[in-house]
Amino acid sequence: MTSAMNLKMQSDNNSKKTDKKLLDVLQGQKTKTPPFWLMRQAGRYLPEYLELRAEAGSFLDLVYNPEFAAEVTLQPIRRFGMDAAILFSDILVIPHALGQHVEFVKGEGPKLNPLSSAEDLKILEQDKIHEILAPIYQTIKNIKSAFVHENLGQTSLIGFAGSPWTVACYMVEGSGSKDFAKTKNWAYSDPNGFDQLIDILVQATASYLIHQIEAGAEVVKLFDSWAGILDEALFERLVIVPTQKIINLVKTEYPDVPVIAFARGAGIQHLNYARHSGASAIAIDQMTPLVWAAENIQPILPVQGNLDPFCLLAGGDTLDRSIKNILDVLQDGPFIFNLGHGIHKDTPPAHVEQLSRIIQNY
Ligand code: 1CP
Repeated sequence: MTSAMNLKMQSDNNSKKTDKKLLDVLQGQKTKTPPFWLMRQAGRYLPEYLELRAEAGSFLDLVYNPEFAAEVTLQPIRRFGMDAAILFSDILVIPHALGQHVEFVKGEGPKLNPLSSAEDLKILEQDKIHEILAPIYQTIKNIKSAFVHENLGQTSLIGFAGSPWTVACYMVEGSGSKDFAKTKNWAYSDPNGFDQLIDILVQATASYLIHQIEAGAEVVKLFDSWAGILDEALFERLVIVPTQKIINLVKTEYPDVPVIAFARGAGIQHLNYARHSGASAIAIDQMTPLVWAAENIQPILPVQGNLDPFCLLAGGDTLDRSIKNILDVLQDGPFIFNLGHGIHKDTPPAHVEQLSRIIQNY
């Protein structure tokens, strides 16, 4: 049976509605108004985040502090009533837990001691990761108990990890980059060596997500932010195949936990990604045309997206129109409203309120 038929049958059977809109949509159901949350919804545009961030010390100190990390995860939910909270952490905790040096330099972003050949992979150790990541599992437990105490029974908790290709980009380059030239060069020139790195990341990431689910994550998301710089063959080898392996491993333990997959910049490669990755829903960026996504992706899987973060930053009538346009095109099928990428740090919180109002009154 095709995935499209599968999805249609699920809608026809009207699989059980929960009190959580996000979980309903991820089962293939349509909801009257879409569930919404925003990528990087906990972050620097919120004064209450900046306050805790300053108190915590470094960015990684905040990530590994289960009380503070739970608190910043909940801040946007209390203010704006999103349907989902996303664990406050970062994709680079996996290289950190594997033993690579990772730090976040103020104003510059992440800095890692770069890996440049298969020989360098010897420094990576799988057996200590859960000891290092334990505070993050505790954060998840703290968030779930806050849901109970703060009457947030309709909010879902999303856990996440970076996808192997995107995490490898930072591990090899040692920082952000325009084109991740060193990483691509390694992937082309020494496929066996590079695939060893990808395999290490597949194992660590699957195991990390499984532990997040054990701790209480109800949905998990894989972020492949740099998927869009790969040609068709590398997209298959470094994005689709590793994603498929991770999702298989997660589904072996937790077959009912949905996985949202985000391959930023994937364009029409989204089709193969939706068909073959094993994901439960596809998150699209703002470069993906809406009608194309409605006609091509939504018949296969629920779609999440895709307001341009700069449109949210700008606000005003353009924001109203853009949100309504997205809803008009995608709300006919299973749909989760989100941005096409992370929220901009200068976004006025009032614009997020405006967004929340428009969606809830649609
Ligand atoms: O100063 C600060 O407070 C640090 C800013 C910051 C924040 C708020 C970083 C550094 N990471 C985060 C949190 C974060 N990162 C979340 C939290 C949950 C949420 O609210 O959404 C998530 C999901 C991420 C994921 C992440 N980190 C991605 C994938 C998604 C994306 O935005 O593309 C990537 C690529 C990173 C790496 C990273 N971490 C931080 C920065 C500045 C970067 C990007 C570096 C670059 O530009 O290449």
